[in-house]
Amino acid sequence: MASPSLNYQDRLARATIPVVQDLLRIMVTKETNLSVAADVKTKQALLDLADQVGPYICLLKTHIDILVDFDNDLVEQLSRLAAKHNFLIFEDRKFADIGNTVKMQYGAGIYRIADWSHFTNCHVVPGEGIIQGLQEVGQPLGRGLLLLAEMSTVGSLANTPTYTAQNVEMALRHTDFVAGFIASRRLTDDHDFIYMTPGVGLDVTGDGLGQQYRTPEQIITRNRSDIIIVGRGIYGPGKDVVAEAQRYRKAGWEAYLAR
Ligand code: BMP
Repeated sequence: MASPSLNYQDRLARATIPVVQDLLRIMVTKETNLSVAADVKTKQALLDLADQVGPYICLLKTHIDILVDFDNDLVEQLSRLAAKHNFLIFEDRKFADIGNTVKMQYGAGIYRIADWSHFTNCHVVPGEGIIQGLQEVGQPLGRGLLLLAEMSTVGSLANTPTYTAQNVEMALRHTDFVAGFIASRRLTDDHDFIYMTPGVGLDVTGDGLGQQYRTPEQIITRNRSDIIIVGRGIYGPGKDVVAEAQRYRKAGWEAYLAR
């Protein structure tokens, strides 16, 4: 692919993984490349947040193990909200074990992530077997995987050229299940992967614990990523959640139109 189209509509027409088609269709229909990182501690807080930001997002990113009161009803209600507002769910599980173990962590346990999460992600530290293990569980259910090819934090060991390049090579060998990457920028034009970038903020540059924030303009226009993932910038202390979700959606979409 010499000079790929970065247009979401063109890519929807070309996408081969059904869940990627679903995601791109939502992005085009709702005109949003915003994902909210819903890092809250209770079931009710998660449902409230999902209902508030639902109209403005394409994807809700969860850390389901943060919840103190997780139950199966939460999954049912969250899935209903996803249908009501037309967004997908991405459980940011960051699997990192051998293929045989991640198969069980993904498909079983209390959370049964594969049952309800359209996307999940993994580190490729253990080698390609982790992708194969997750694929055995996720692909029959129509799920997609993202590889953490980079991280947003200061001193991240993932951000070395060799490690990031290995992610790309592994992804290229599994294009029927690997939907794309968590990364700050588009990494290859050899295949049309989806790129999602956390560490996005309009008002501050860090959080004192290593997080680094860049703007939607930097990430989407300049770095050619596809989706901005925003957490505390939207629901941090004193924030008006709906107003901030609207603001980030607008900033993300304008950054897309500008490229
Ligand atoms: P916030 O916008 O509040 O900093 O949240 C960022 C979210 O993205 C968190 O849920 C975090 O786990 C996730 N994340 C990240 O910040 N950097 C990465 O490199 C990968 C992540 O998944």
